[in-house]
Amino acid sequence: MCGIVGYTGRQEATPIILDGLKRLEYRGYDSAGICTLNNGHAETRRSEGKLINLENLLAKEPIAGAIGIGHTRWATHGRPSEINAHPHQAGPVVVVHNGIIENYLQLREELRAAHHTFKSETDTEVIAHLVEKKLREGGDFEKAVRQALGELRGAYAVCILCETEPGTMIAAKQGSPMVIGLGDEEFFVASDIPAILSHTREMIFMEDGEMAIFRNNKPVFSTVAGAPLTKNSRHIDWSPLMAEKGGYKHFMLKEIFEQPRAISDTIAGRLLEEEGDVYLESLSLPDGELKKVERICIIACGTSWHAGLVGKFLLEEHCRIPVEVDIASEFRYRNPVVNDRTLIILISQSGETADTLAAMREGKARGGKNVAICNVVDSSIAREADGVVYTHAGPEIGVASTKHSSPSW
Ligand code: HGA
Repeated sequence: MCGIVGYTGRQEATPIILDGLKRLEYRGYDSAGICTLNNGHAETRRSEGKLINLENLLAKEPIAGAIGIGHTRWATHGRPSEINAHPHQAGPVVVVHNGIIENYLQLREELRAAHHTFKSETDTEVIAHLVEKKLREGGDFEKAVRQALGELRGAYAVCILCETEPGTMIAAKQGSPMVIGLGDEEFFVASDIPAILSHTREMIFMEDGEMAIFRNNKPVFSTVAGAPLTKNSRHIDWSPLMAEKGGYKHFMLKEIFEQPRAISDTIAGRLLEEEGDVYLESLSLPDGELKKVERICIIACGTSWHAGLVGKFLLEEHCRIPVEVDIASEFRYRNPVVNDRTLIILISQSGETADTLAAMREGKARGGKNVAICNVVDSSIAREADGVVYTHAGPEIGVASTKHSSPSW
């Protein structure tokens, strides 16, 4: 998921951005970062883990400036760490991003060939480098951003600053949410309404393919391709609590209705329709190994086990390989039949389910190959598995899968 916040106006940007990030922390808490432009110089602070770590860092090493961008991260590409924390900078260009750039590997190779050096493992960093490349090729900031965004495939909501145009902030979106708050000669950009609701209730909802350029605190709207747009604002009268739940009564309901988005985020960049192929970046099992597989064990607990039953149906239908679905606690305490031609697929949202982790170790000790399906990058199961396929569902708050019905429902 990730949360982004941008501010441009007359006030100090840092407290406004930090406050916004606090209200977006439900969207990700792997790391947080902020960048302000101070006399044309980008001042960035980033830290791993929850926002409080960034606040503590800023208390020791404050930054100043009336224009800035911030980010709270839920890792999709690259483990949770300071080096992978946003904002990412290349030359004068600084970017925060929510989404997944599907063609980042290809772009990164092209940029490396053009002597760009990457510091992080993220897909996001290619955006900063691509804009920088376009700038060097002779465009101004706006033109460089338009050209760079035109080369991206996938989903993004981005907020971008440039040291050489310190009065300008550019925001654009494709597939990830973005709202713009209108203040009195000040403007706010955010992934979600609660981040900016305490500053303004006049909001503009950005649509896919749209861009907002804030130059010297005046906004201009256009499509990413450059066609001018007139955008109307809406008055938001939600209470802050309602806003946090996206208008739903419970986070659980919100998460249920977010399922189509979670599924499309998970598939993004992996189903190559034109090639008729599937690309799973960290499967780490060569085709030769996969071809040796004679039996598949899907191991999980609770709702993940139910998902495994669907997996059995699909795998047997398409691969014609026998599949068993086992509850992790049964598997680990049995004497399971596993050998080097068995593929063990472990499913765990958190990647920390103790029985699933123990079952994985049991299967590994018996020579089985294993692949984990997890939602949390760098979790215990993801780290120990031979290969991993991450779902990109974002953080769970309602934890619908572990709720039990009770008479009061
Ligand atoms: N892909 C980027 C942004 C993360 C995100 O939007 N998560 O939902 C990253 O991994 O840093």
